[in-house]
Amino acid sequence: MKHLTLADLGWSNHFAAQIADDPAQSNLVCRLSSVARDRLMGLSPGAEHLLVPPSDMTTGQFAVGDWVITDPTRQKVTRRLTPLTELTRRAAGTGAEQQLIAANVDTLGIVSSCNADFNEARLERYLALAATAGCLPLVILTKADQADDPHSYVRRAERLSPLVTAIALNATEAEDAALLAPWCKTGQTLALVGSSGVGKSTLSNALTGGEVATAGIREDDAKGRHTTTARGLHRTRACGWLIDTPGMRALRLSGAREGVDAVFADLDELAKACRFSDCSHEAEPGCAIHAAIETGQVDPDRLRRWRKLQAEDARNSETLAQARARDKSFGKLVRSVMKDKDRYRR
Ligand SMILES: Nc1nc2c(ncn2[C@@H]2O[C@H](COP(=O)(O)OP(=O)(O)O)[C@@H](O)[C@H]2O)c(=O)[nH]1
Ligand SMILES: [Mg+2]
Ligand SMILES: [Zn+2]
Repeated sequence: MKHLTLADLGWSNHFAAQIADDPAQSNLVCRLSSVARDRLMGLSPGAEHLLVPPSDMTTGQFAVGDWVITDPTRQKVTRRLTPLTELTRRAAGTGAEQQLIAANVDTLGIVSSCNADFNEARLERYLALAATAGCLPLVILTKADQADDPHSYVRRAERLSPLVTAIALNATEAEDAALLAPWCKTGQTLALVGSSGVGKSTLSNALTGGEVATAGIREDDAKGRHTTTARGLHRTRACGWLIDTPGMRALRLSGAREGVDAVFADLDELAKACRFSDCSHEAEPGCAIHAAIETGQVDPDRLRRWRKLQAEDARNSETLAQARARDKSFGKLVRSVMKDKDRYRR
């Protein structure tokens, strides 16, 4: 733990390329381990830093897992490096803004169980989220010890998309949880999503040894700060990272059209051969997807789920656009009122 390198922290060429004009800046990089309302916490090789954002940015413009550059005093962020992957969700309330949930998650662990929790449509929704964020999806099927045929769940999950790797395990067994090591080993960052009760906490504890804080790093902190970061970037036993933030529990689709279509790439591809470019694949003549359903090549349930996810995403994204429009017209209203005020003052 003492001598973490940048590579240990997850640094890669993607980030190095962004400081190529001034490689000495690599001495001033940090990976954010927690984001609070008024401050950020960052890890560098051998130290932990309490940081404030640049004066023209708020902490909300940063996420756990982000790579940033700091000033030489290591107290202030000067720049956010463009992340490799980015998990976002619609902000609560007016929902006008996309809220950052986590950055630079390499693998999104989609946790479900080998029981009634297993649901194709839910898995596909998470797969679309992973595709939108740019993360590799890994389907983790817990409670294999309670199922007659756990492998049947693996087959069902892997049938969903060629992108899927699925693994069935007993999360309460340390040796089983260790099967996830390749996805949270040196330099690799994993995050877990899934319904309540599927075993996310059990797996997190097994993977990190229950060490929720950024253990070990505090002993090297020059300021001797005893930070117990309950949420954020956690070191795994396999020498990688697990990101756990409250926002992870409320991920929803929005602005995810490309992610949805990536999960249903086979149908998306088939649709190119439909007679009408705006074919809704319902009852139009010359629908290539319906022709494929007729020959048994395509599962009609899969078409139904694809359409449903597209509709869900469109609905969520539309509200977003509407909220933006509303903000715009509110801005206009404010400007016209201010103008009137000016007039009266004269
Ligand atoms: N038998 C068995 N129990 C499990 C497994 N995974 C989780 N559990 C149990 O399921 C319950 C919920 O697990 P938890 O980790 O809190 O789920 P979370 O809500 O996703 O964080 C706990 O009692 C766990 O011990 C598993 O693979 N096998
Ligand atoms: Mg939990
Ligand atoms: Zn069609």
